[in-house]
Amino acid sequence: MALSNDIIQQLADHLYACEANARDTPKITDDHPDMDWDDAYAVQDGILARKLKNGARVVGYKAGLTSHAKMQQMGVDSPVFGFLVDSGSVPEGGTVKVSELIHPKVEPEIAFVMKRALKGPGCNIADVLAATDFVMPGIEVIDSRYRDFKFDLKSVVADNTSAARYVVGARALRPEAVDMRTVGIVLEKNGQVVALGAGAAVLGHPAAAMAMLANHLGKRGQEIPAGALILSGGITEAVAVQAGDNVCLRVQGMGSLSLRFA
Ligand code: 0L1
Ligand code: MG
Repeated sequence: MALSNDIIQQLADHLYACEANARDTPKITDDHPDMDWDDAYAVQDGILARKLKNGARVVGYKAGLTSHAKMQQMGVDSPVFGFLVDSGSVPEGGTVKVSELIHPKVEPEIAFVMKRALKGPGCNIADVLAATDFVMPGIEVIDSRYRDFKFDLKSVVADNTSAARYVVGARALRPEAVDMRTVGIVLEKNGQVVALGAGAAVLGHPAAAMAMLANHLGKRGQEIPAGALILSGGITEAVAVQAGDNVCLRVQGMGSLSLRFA
């Protein structure tokens, strides 16, 4: 690790406060250009520790920057991983308060719920499918704490990969009941189609992102636990939203899911 524990705790305090107060910040590598991957995940762990201390509960994980569209949008070339807490969950058809966020965007995703634990290294798509209980549509609301969504990969990892809110639901299917590569999605904002795609946009298969997550956690001595909810990554570019917007995600054979911004 390149940074001292004191600096890591200061950075976790800073990003935690930015999220709590809906305040943006320049990316943290501007002041800490030597920050390495372990430091970045240690800052993310520090944010999680602060949330747990304040009563949140971990419900699962997320993979981010998993589609070529997103990687291109953000000028980066590899996925990142973060955690999901219960306080970020929004009910189906529920409302997200824009005043609690900085500059929210939505992403259409396939969500997985695990029936048994999955631990890397060496996990592949077949291992993921065998360990999955069901899959369903999900909308992730991301909200980078970095000014104008300008960051590098290490800064975004430290910022828990821009995680903010999420909704999952509509129709849950067994993983063998759907070809997640060819499943089509349509994202609408205020009744207009704003993005469309197919599951294969996520690393060829959304379960590939799950395998990468399990392998990443395995390197850190962790696993995806049974019962965990995982957002496998945006299928399209993220779409900016503001107060008054209604977002609807339609997933082929899996129904639709909506969210309102106020
Ligand atoms: O879930 C995601 O793909 C977001 C990853 C972080 C980058 C961003 O804020 O767009
Ligand atoms: Mg996402």
